[in-house]
Amino acid sequence: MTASRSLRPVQLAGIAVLSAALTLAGCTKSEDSGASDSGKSTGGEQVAKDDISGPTCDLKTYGGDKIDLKTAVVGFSQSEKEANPFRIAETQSIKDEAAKLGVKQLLTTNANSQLSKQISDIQDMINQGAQALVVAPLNSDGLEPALAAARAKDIPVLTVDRKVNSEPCKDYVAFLGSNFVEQGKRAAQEMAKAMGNKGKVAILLGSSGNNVTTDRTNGFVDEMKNVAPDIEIVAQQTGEFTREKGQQVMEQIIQAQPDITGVYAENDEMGLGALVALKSAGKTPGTDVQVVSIDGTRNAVQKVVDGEMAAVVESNPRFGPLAFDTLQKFLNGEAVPQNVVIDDKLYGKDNAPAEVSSAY
Ligand code: GZL
Repeated sequence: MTASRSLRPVQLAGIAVLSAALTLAGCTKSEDSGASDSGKSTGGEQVAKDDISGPTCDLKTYGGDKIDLKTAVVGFSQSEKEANPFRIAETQSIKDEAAKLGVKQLLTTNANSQLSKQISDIQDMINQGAQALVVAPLNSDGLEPALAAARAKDIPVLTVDRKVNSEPCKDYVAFLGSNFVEQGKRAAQEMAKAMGNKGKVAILLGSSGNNVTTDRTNGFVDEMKNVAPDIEIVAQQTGEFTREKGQQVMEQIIQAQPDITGVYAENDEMGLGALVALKSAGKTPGTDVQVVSIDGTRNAVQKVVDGEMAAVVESNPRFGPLAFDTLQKFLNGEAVPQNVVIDDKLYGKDNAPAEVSSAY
């Protein structure tokens, strides 16, 4: 039984089984997990693309000892406070999988979006005896002191979610996460379709300093030039990935650009804040302004069902099964891909009604 500092009653999130060929073997829907507002099951699945080609990493190359996770202390470092369902579901997935596997002890920390705290969180877990670390990095740069502390003790670090600009299979073992450029590209395609390839778009950017914001922006802007060159991007401003800031920035943009007809939010929380601002300004989302966002949280997918959002591109946070499967394979001495890109769903008006219950 896993001893976890903050383990709430075990509610299993979506579980994915990774086949020996590292392609999806199948998924078992699981019982409820309390990630979304409604507290219903997050269901869902963690899908590993089969195109995990590229370099691998193994224990012999990296350094360190073979470990059975059932006898190990594992640390999980979360970057942002769990006000965002993405973060809630991500942490819950790690906790649920650790409990399911029977990891001896799971330490969990939360950096509350402060880089210095994420560094000290990781160092603290190392001092508490963590033998392996799963890290959701806040930024692409800056974690070097923490990675160096793990490296000095040959403690393997698996990064999930955002990518760090350090060397795989040296500073950390591997990266598991989405293709964020592809997410931006898909958002552009849905936005163009919803707007009829014309009009003015505002972009609510994510927080700065991480590859997610950069890639989601580049993917969107480049694809929009391809699919709808007549659509004009008239504003780009960060909403820091939060609902409150997203609403605030949307209010400012509406003042400056009252004739916008499209809003691309780089995460659902900002998109939900934008909807409040748009409606307060007398606009009708889904009719005179089209909103597209990224994450796939239940609250946003429900807005697709309600017709207030045109589409939501999923960014699946349920890394638990894939992360622990990759970690154990590595600690058994097997070679694991340095870069595992997961598949993400797309929610539109056609599939959202049937699939909203499995959103997180
Ligand atoms: C994506 C993740 C992003 C989410 C946001 O992997 O880093 O950070 O899309 C979250 O909701 O703030």
